[in-house]
Amino acid sequence: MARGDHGGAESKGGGRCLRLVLGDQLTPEIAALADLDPRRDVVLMVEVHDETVYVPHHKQKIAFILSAMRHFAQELRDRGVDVDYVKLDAKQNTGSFTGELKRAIARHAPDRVVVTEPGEWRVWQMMQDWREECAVPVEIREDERFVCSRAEFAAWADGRKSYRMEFFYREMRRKTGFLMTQAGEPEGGAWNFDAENRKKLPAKITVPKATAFSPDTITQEVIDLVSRRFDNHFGDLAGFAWAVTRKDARAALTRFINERLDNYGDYQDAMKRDEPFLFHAVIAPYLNIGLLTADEVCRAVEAAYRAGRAPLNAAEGFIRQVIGWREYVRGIYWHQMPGYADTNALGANRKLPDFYWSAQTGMACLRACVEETRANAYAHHIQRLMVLGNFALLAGVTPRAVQEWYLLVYADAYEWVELPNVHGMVLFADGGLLASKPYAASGAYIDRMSDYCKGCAYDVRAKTGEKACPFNYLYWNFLIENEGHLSGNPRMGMPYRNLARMSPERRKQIVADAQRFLEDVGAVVEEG
Ligand code: DLZ
Ligand code: SF4
Repeated sequence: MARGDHGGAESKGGGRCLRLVLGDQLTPEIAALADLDPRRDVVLMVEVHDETVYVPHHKQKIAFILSAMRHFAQELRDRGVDVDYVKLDAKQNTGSFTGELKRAIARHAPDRVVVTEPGEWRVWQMMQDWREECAVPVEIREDERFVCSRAEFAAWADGRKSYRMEFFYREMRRKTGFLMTQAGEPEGGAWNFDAENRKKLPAKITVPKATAFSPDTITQEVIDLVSRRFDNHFGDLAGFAWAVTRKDARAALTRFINERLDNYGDYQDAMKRDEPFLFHAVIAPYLNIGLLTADEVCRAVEAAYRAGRAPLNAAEGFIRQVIGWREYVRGIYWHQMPGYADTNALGANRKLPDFYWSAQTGMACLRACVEETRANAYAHHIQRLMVLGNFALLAGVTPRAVQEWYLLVYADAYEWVELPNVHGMVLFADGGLLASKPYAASGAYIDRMSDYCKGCAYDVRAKTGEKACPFNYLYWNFLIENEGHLSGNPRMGMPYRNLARMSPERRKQIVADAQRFLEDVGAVVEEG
């Protein structure tokens, strides 16, 4: 889609232009700044209360975004750009994007306003109103930081019965040329080396030290502000170690490539107690606010592979996450919104247990994942999918509650990336639009991929009874509760055949164990 195709006024040039940059648009080349004239134009950046509480974000997430915004504004000023920056505690701050834009229009009397399309439907709707309500024309430009535009995705998706990531990914490989041979074939003769990404972590392996950045004065100021103002929000601030500038985010990328990438492929699905980062890149927060771009991270990883510094399964696995999965979920989000947020194909209606906030549970895997999420505003994808997500799926927690939890606890979470991951991948709430079957697993999976079970109050080998690993009976209870929805799914044939062989007594015991446990942890059916 060409710039301005969303129906905004076209750039006319000549007059003073007010250019709004949002907190997840911190890329110097962002569309709204493309034709910036520093002699005339003003860049507007606003810290607004509404964005900090539309879900009560993790304290570190707020501090990360505000600090990165302040650093970005400073960098623009250093380049001679006039930046009008409204701080969260500024006296007249109205607390909303709309209020602050209108105030800034009154202050600067620009000829026009230029913005880049936002990441979330909620803000997209706000922007539509701006075109009606603002005294000057508002141009909404396409966000060109993505490989696949919204229109391009719609063209790919329209007319298809299902939207499998794998086919979309191949198109993105062809389009970008990443890991392609001169002859236009995928490097290594296959598109996908996922099967080589599931190794168990050897006992003796050394995990590199986590990449950490000490807060500078600006970050410290923001941390103090957040601890004063958002004391009631989830999450610790003490361990804040995020990069907040492009320079440091680049350093984090370089360290990943030098220290972790060669093992990233093999151990992508592994989990280890007290090792929250393992061989993961931990760059999603930077990508999602624009400190790094998809193109530059993939280029860097491909270069490492071509220089013989990383195996193909690692480079391909990483690039698949970025130009495959990340672009695909964004495409799905814009293609399916606003209805996607209300999907609940399995009719899940239980409350989210309190331990998702408190970490107080005897289940060692969940306790570790919640504690790490609280300490770091981060958990890696197998913790998110196969522990935290798997439990919410098996327990039948309401999709909206699960979705809100993920959106607020992770530093990288924006609705465009998080909603399809939760509704589609984690909960199967979209009825199979995104995944061909639910990612449901019993305790055996967690035991195989982690060392959590060794220190757990429950016994992963026991299938029923008070001491049994809850994932075991919750898994079968999930199959029983959703038989009507899932037994016809060809990929669920095997588990349902096993269920059919189960004695009625065993089935009864499973349902009773599940009922008892779900009630104990507060996962009760929601009213209404
Ligand atoms: C997430 C967030 C937060 C916490 N605060 C701000 C803010 O004060 N100002 C701002 O411009 N952006 C913030 N953001 C990011 C926005 O929520 C994000 O730009 C929209 O959700 C659109 O993706
Ligand atoms: Fe988690 Fe079950 Fe293992 Fe405990 S036994 S750590 S609950 S999988």
